Amino acid sequence: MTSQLSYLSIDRRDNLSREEFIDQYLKPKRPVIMRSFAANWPALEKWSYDYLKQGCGDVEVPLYSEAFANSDNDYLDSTQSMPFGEYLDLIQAGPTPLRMFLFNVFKHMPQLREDFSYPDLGVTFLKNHPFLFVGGQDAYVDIHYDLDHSHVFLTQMTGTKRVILYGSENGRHLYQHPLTVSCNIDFRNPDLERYPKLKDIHGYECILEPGDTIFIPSRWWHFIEYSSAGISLTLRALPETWPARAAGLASIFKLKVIDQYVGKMIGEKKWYQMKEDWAHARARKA
Ligand SMILES: O=C(O)CCC(=O)C(=O)O
Repeated sequence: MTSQLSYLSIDRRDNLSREEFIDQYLKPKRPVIMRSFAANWPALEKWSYDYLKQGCGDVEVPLYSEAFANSDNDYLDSTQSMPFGEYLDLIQAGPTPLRMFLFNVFKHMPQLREDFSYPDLGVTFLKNHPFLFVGGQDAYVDIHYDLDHSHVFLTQMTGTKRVILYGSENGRHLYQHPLTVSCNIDFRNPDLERYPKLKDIHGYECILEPGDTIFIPSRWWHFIEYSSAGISLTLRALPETWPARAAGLASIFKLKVIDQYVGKMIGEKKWYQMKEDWAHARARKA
């Protein structure tokens, strides 16, 4: 049996000062949608499909089709590749599940770095790691939180996106697979019979429009669905404390070393099933 969940809304703030952001959102770790974050960015006008195609249309880019929860692949593995220009034509032609993930466009078009800036919001931005995310209508990214526990500032440049968030404390109710940052729930149509604990927690939902920036606090779970083809830019920032940063490194080690090693030793499918069973056992006790 499947069913719909209801979601809470996310604060939308047009002019958020540094102090308000720190006190009301960063410190309590609450998500917010900001209009002021990218208000003065030339990128919002300039980064059209044609402009990007002219600048690096020939670059071969990895594409991802399936969700994070995939028993046979490392979730960071791409499924195919294509010249960027061809991919941009494809997403403009109609719906496609193919999306680009963590694309470092600035390696190929360094001039794009002039088109945005890092507002002073009291966080330490990882300035070497801005990433472009591009997807076709109907593409989606399964629910997860960022492996290194960084804060995410995702600005929608073109197109619209549906975002669902859950707080970092909800891992067990989301049937988190041990050693990973993901689970097996499909938020396009969550199966509440298989995952009944989902009914006990509250998620948040919003639609991002061009010019919106959503702040996703460290370790907050996010599911993303492209309601139309679109491009977004993600800036990331370190968690504030050293123990939180160390936990981020430990998380990378758990997923990239231990989880993958065990998967190779006992077989990916069997290991995936064991993690799913383990997640259900933990959820029952939650
Ligand atoms: O917007 C996307 O395609 C994915 C964004 C994401 O998962 C992230 O920034 O961590």
